[in-house]
Amino acid sequence: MHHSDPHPSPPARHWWHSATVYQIYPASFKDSNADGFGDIQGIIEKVEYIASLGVDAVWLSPCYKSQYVDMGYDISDYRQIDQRFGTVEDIERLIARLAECNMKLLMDLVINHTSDQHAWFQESRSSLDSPKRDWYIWRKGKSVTLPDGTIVQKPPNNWESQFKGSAWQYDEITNEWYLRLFAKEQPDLNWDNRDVREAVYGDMRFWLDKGIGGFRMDVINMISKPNGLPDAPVTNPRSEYQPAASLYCNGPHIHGYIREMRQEVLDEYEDVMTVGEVPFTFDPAEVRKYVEPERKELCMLFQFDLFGIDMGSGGKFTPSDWQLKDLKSTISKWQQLLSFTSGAWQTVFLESHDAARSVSRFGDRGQDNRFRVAKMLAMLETTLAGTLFMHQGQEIGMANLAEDIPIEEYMDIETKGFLHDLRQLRQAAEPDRVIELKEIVDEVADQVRLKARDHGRMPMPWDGNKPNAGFSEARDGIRPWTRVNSDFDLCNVAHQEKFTHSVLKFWQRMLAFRRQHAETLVFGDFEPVALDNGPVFAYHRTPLAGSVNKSNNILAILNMTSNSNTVFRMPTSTRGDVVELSLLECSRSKNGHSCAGQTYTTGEEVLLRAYEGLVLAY
Ligand code: TEU
Repeated sequence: MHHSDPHPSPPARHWWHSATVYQIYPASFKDSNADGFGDIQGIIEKVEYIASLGVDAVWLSPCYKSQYVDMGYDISDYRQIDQRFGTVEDIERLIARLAECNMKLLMDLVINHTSDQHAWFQESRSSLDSPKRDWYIWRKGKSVTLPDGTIVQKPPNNWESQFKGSAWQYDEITNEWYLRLFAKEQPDLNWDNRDVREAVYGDMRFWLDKGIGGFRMDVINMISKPNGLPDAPVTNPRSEYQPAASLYCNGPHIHGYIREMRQEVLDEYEDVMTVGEVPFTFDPAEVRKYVEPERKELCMLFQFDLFGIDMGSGGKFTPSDWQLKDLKSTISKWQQLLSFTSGAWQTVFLESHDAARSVSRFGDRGQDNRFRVAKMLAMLETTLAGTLFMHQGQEIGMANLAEDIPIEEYMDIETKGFLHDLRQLRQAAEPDRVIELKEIVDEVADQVRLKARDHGRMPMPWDGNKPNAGFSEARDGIRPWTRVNSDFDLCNVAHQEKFTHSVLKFWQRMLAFRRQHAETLVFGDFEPVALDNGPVFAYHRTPLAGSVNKSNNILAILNMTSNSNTVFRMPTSTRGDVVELSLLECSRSKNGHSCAGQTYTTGEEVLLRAYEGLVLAY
């Protein structure tokens, strides 16, 4: 089909538009063989549970062969499953088991970089004239003469790695440096090399042939590097290395490569879903390019405006004094920019394995309101337009690692890299005194406790009465690979399955509600009531103009604060009409069914308790 038609018909609907996707972090989901590590068989045992949530697909974080430097995002063989997780046959069984429950499997595609243990890199690094030399990005170092006359080798440019330090690694075998935007064990592939692209496409077909539903594409906007790899502007004068994302994201050939991948691989299969991770990209025009259907690139993407709301100007672990009005306007902005009507699709997400828990980030961090916050956020997410992604444990209101767990025990490479880097900077500034790690930890503890990736990676608490919270039957000195949070008696699946007013039951209910009202909630338009700094976030959802099925207008009203005496006045319709609204769902109802039935008229006041959310129809 050719798209020169000046009046394109509305975009086609696909299964993935109205899908909810459940992200599984395999190391921490369920351990079936008591080795302390989650595995695929463990996931298979929980398929019924996953189906009971009412989701349509599972996104499985990487479980390919890996050295685990970056928890599986350093892949050494795209066609093998790491033995700690199982085998390729286990994945086939998982695909089949999910299909029995009408769910699809999305695999994680990490192709900006491989592991340094990948055979491609081993070959590439072996000599300057290796046939795979050009598969990675090699450069000579820069010779710099120091004041005392000695000549030293510096990295080819000043880019900073995402995990701190230089983005270049010196390799003595050939006396050259390779680019690695992440860890030194994650060399970046050279996408400008046609053979690299072909090899990756082959690996993608390997999984598509097995019947997966699609891919989540890791940092897909970083695969095309700028010509000449120029230095980044100096924004952090205290550091030798500079943030360079604006240079290596959305590079010159990015859209060409994605379209090629779509044409040569993805379009050969039926209705494959793709979700691209697109960090550091805030310009709506740039974002839209990836997802306008007529451009034939990606189905949807993860855009990080909202996700970064609590990150200060000095990076993730610096504080930000974000306000509710910022949250409201960020959500509203992207809801309106990317919607079914606007012709470009989006995702809704508040958590992932790269982030802390939403109840801790967006709530008051106390135990009293924790589950109320979780339900209010569930109501928020299930009433927004886009494909909804939830991260394992979110459905039971998992919070950040408890304060009694020392930060020295946090294991993630990003957290460690950050602490290490800060310590080095301090040490350089104060050469006369030894700076201990403890001092650094104390200084940034609050931010790390709030935002570290570790919080999204702890074991699932399946049962509060079992060892390791039911995550693993490991014993005899074998322990789960990472700590089970110490609040598992308060927050676990078995407990929440028994109570009608649990967060888990609320998610199930709201996902069913979303499905029932998909015409409005998934496909419809979004209009905020007001974007002020008040405690309430209220917005209208209206079905598409000309929508065939007669669907309701919906109004969501969320008290985003702990103030239990929050008064809200019912608005008019989006057209300014006085309307009668009937309550459909209430996040703080006790009986498990909603407090449905009650009606309100425009102008009438309603009193909202702490973190209470209401959904009404008119
Ligand atoms: O993350 C992309 C990315 O840019 C991260 O460095 C992000 O900025 C950080 O996690 C925010 O805290 C992806 C994966 O999701 C992540 O787990 C990997 O570490 C990374 O790519 C490298 O593959």
